[in-house]
Amino acid sequence: MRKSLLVAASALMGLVSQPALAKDVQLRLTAKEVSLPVDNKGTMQASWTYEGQVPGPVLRVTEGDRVTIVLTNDAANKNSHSIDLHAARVDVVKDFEAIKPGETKTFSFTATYPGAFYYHCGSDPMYQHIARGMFGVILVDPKDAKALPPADREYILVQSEVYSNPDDLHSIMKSDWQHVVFNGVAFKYDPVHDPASTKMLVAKPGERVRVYFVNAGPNEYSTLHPIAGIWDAVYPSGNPKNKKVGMQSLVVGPGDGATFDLISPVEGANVIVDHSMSHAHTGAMAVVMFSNDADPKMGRGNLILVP
Ligand SMILES: [Cu+2]
Repeated sequence: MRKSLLVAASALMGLVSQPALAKDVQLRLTAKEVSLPVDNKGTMQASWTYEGQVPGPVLRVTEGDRVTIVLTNDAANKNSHSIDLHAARVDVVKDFEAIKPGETKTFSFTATYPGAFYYHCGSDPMYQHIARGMFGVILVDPKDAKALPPADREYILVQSEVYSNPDDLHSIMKSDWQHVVFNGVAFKYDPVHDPASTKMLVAKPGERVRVYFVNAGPNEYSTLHPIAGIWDAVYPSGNPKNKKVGMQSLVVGPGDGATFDLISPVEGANVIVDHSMSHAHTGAMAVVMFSNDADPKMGRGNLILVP
């Protein structure tokens, strides 16, 4: 399904000598109101989503691409929805406006800056649409393929808060959340702290693991740290020019994103956490298991976002 979102028509606009030719890329997304689990026990919540999943599909383009977004608000939905992409420079009124159920809207932008960017619904009240799960990541890969050292594996982590009743707008405004989570589910990749979890992120020792991280919020800051590891490199907003090295953590505020590279010299586990303890111990922990027999499919292709 994710592949079908990337209906890419190439237009040979660039010069042959450029490292990557700019393309015209059309990305289609449908807003869907569905019920999804928020923990490993299967506690369900009415969720507002892109394509029925939290986070939404990973959108991926290359710096310089001309990107056309086609957003449909499913006719079965009850609410207006929209899309605001932090990778775009456009008109907030015309392009990020909300559309009613059954409507479709189209707008275009040029992806001028490389990075790991947040996208989310901006329909009123925006904090409720975010709290219900309407967010995702758009990666803009640098046009110079050598701008970053090549990654052996890539993973997407999106942090957000889960509210027990997102219809209670006051509870969201007070930040009275129940869980802080990665990729929509408390302890989704952490069988150590939640025996009901069945998943982990994996890699081999010595591999460069690149984590594209976005903090969807809507309210809480994140201090992203790999327990028993050190970030080899950190790139605020995911821009290769923003390189920091040997970092124990980076604070990523709500609505922000960064790219983190992790290399383990040994077999064993690291745990990526929001080091704010109330966030970690309500769900914002993800195990990265380094082993020499790590599944070669993980962290590659569609499995950069582990479902
Ligand atoms: Cu929405």
